[in-house]
Amino acid sequence: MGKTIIIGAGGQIGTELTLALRNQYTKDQIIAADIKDNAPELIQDGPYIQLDILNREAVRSYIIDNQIETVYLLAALLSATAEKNPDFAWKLNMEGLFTILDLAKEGHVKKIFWPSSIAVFGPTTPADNTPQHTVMEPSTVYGISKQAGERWCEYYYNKFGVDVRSIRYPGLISYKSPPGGGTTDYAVDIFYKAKATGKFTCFLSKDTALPMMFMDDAIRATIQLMDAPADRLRIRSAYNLGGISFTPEEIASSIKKHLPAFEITYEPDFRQAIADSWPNSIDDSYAQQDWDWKLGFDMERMTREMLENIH
Ligand code: NAD
Ligand code: AKB
Repeated sequence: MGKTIIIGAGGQIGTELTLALRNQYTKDQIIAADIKDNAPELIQDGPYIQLDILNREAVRSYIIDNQIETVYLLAALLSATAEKNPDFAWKLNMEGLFTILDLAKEGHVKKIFWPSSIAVFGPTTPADNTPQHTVMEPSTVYGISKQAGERWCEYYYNKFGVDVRSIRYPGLISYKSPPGGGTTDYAVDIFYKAKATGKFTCFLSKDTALPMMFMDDAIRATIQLMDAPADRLRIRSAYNLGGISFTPEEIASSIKKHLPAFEITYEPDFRQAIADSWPNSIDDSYAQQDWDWKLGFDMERMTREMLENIH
């Protein structure tokens, strides 16, 4: 395997993806890149470069000069942050993607991973067991950018043969690196507050069901999709990935089994409208059929893992 770069390696997914890829290949092959001055501590044992994905020429030179074959492009503004700065969110989420797609079109890059999200769906989408192909009318700037990104990925695959692969991640839950400004962040924060204070005020209402997934499963899915033979992949926009579906009340009950004194209260804010526009649960049968996807962590196993590892 040639060299791989992870752009946005300093974030919630990037940190754990860098760790996992460095375990699978040799450390020197996996280059972490981010706009931050320094790599997070967890990934300081391998190559790191400070890179702004919006600096098209710098990104092009680095990738061409270093003969990078695979790019994981993770840099983006997430749903809640994007609503506060829609112009910049659109710029960041789209321009970086075109820079990488064009490098692949010109033959410099062989394979791309670019993540999409359940945010591509909107209020008119069937909310339960949302199918792969369905109505998609996202109502957030983040969702619009992800849906447009998916369309461009499929276009570059069909027109220019670019090997780009993508997953519509649900909300991701992890303890190694904090989340970066999404609507599903409450499902991480709740564990930290439960351990620290025994109390949590949730910014979503108690019965808001959303699809979520433990990070280990998301990383495994990502690597599995990237390793899958190209001729098995029917989807070149982005694959649905289901995970576990739960409400704040349900995750609080799961935590209470371990910490009986834990208390949750609810103060919904602007993120409630975003969550209300997203599906409750996702059908990921295409991922199961095309690259043998199987979920590993249910709610009980994820709760135990989070509570044991947060100190
Ligand atoms: P994050 O916010 O934790 O990390 C993003 C990283 O990108 C940060 O380290 C940030 O410093 C970096 N970055 C920002 N601007 C940059 C720039 N101009 N140049 C280079 N780096 C820059 O986000 P995440 O949760 O790790 O998400 C990664 C990707 O996965 C995003 O595209 C996101 O939309 C997608 N996604 C995430 C989730 C989730 O629950 N975490 C769910 C669905 C999709
Ligand atoms: C967010 O809440 O913005 C992300 C996502 C589901 O894309 N976690």
